[in-house]
Amino acid sequence: MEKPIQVTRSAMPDFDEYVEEIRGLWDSRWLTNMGAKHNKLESMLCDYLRTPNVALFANGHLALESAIDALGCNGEVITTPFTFVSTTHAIVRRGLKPVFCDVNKDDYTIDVGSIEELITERTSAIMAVHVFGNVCDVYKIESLAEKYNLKVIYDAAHAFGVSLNGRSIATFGDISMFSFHATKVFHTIEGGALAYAGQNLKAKMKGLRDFGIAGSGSVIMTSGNAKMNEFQAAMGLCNLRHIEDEIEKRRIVVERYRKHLGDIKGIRMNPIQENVKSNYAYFPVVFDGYRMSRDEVFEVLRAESIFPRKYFYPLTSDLECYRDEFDSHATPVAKELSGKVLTLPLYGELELRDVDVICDIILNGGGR
Ligand code: T4K
Repeated sequence: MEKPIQVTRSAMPDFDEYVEEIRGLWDSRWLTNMGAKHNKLESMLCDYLRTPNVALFANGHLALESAIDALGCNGEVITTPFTFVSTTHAIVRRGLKPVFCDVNKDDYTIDVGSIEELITERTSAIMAVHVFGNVCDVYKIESLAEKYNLKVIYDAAHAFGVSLNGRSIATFGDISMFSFHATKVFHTIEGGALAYAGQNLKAKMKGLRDFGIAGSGSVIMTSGNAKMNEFQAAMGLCNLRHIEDEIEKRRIVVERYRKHLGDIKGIRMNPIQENVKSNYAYFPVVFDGYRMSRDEVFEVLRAESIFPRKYFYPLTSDLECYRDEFDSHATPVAKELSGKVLTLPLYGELELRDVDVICDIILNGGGR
């Protein structure tokens, strides 16, 4: 490749559009602390995500930690290790214990059939991940949560704009966290949000982002600073105008990958889930019985300046900071998956002819 191809490339509005969006900040000098753009973006995201409440955060990780605080979780949280390390860190950093549940072989989300055996009297919540934008079995999780009186937090970092049976993914569980990092389908450079229904959480959500401040001279809780600033919100306002276009372009790229790789023995595609409107966030491929291993495909592509990523390898339970505490063999499906999965480049601006080259290298490269 003349130009290296990375796993993703941030979507950007036209330069002039962003400049126009931030111009007023030079007059107002109101740059952060829940300014006008922040508030406008919150309200537009309530509409887009079809949820009654959205709280913006400086990034997705702080939003996830804040979701745990907002719901008062304690003790143990059932979650999965096939995810970005943020999910596990959020639980541990809030002083709770992650209890790892295995994932489904076909869609990589939490195996709901294995949750019940992990519930103890210390379990307070389930933190499930809509990994790669694939939707968890939200109905089964809801019924388990009701039966055992558990909170449900979705790490929906990858699932912005996804819906199930016409219902926005943001409306399942107690709280859903979306990441608006530069690498995401919709981004605010860095950023994130919590979507939630419970009106009782509203005051807490403000405090959790802003030192627990409730009003002048009144601090009602111990908390840090996780506010989104006006430049981030301005990027969000611009990108939200183009979100449908971005998702459509990604859909076309994914179609092209499927056309080339869909029927190849030993290569498993990301599933097309029934009744799910996808956002085409990632394109993970599983090499299982293919003539090259995942690592060989990775190297062959790398030699051509194409940089897919091994999302998510290692499992979070196998990372240096956790592996002495957890046995990743307890989640065998996730363990096997993490050794075989490769996330191929995907972004709206990716040229179809580059997809053709990537697939050609996978199908015909490797010197065999
Ligand atoms: N939960 C889940 C399931 C998540 O996946 C994430 C984040 C979170 C929680 C936490 O949300 P945030 O606090 O991040 O909002 C990236 C992202 O940094 C991270 O946001 C994301 N998940 C994770 C899956 O991927 P890296 O270390 O792989 O990123 P990096 O810097 O290697 O970038 C990957 C590629 O993206 C680059 O090769 C080129 C492109 N890129 C990157 C940046 C930084 C751009 O085009 N523009 C950019 O500004 O973690």
